[in-house]
Amino acid sequence: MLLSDFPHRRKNLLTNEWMLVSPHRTKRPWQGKQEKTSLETRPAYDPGCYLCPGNERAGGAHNPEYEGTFVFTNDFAALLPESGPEYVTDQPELFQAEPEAGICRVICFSPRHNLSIPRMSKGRVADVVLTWQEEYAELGGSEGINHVQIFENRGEIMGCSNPHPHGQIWANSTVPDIPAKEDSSQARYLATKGRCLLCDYLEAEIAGGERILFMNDSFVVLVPFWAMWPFETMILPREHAGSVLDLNAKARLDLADAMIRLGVRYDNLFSTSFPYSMGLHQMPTTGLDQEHWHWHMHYYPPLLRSATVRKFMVGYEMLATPQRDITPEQAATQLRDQSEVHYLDA
Ligand code: H2U
Ligand code: ZN
Repeated sequence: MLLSDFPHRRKNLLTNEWMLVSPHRTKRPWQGKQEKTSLETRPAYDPGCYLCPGNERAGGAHNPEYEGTFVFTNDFAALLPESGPEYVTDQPELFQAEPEAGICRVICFSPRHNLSIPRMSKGRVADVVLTWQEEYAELGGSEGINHVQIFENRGEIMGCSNPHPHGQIWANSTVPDIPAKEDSSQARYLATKGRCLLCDYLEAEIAGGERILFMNDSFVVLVPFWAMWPFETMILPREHAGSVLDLNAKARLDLADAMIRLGVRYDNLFSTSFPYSMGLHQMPTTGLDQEHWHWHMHYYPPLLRSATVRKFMVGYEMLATPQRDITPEQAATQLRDQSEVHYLDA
């Protein structure tokens, strides 16, 4: 079977879930709408922004005059450090609930309101990576924290509340479902094959090459075989490592290089500030040995055909399984073909 010709399903090796690909629906040539370039008009400092240096936040706190990255506890945190009381019911099998404690933080990537990762310098983005390392180490080492989720929502369409470049961290006591699935898939693979799942996967992807966007000394950027979002990608470290804590100064710069180059390609694809949710999957901070973990980043962008035409995960996807028309290989080709000069600088 040629995967580009017939409906088929592909398995996500990390989550053990299947997704449907319907390539026969895209036999037509690519006719992506050419959107008019939206020129940046944001100021470097916005007196009304709750993330800009020196400004007041919703909770009444004032941001310092920060010059690099700046981390603060989320004023509307989804998790609180103290566990609430146990839930009591006389039918505990039917009504299952338990308290969940944790810490939520916001990371400003830059003091400059009008920047974003693809338009920041490599050194500045490497500082964001350094901040991730510090936060993962500190939060992960805290009493009762077994998982640290670092992520970024970019763009209004993804529910991002503010264009100021920032991300979030939610750290909590239980390992959430998606990383837990990735944990068991990787553990099972190591137990049965004696090798790391993502080391093997990377080796095969590099050998084939059709889903690779680019590589540098430390990272590979690719569209995964099982991508469910049209332009979903992953950034994978070439060396086996469980978390960002293994990155030295050179590898931090290499990760910055990968994030910037991927971000520029994304922005160039539809000449827009490309929306997405991205995040890191790293080994849970349980303190247990987890040799099976190969940390990585996922980018989940919703756009399909232009800056305004998005993919909806509705209908069959909500009720059955995710589906896509354009194949991961076609998406990889389109992203590979993009310039690495940002359209606003071109
Ligand atoms: P987004 O990444 O989705 O834009 O979220 C930004 C976070 O910033 C959001 O979780 C927090 C919100 O709770 N926030 C503050 O902590 N202080 C504020 O003054 C406004 C927003
Ligand atoms: Zn701002």
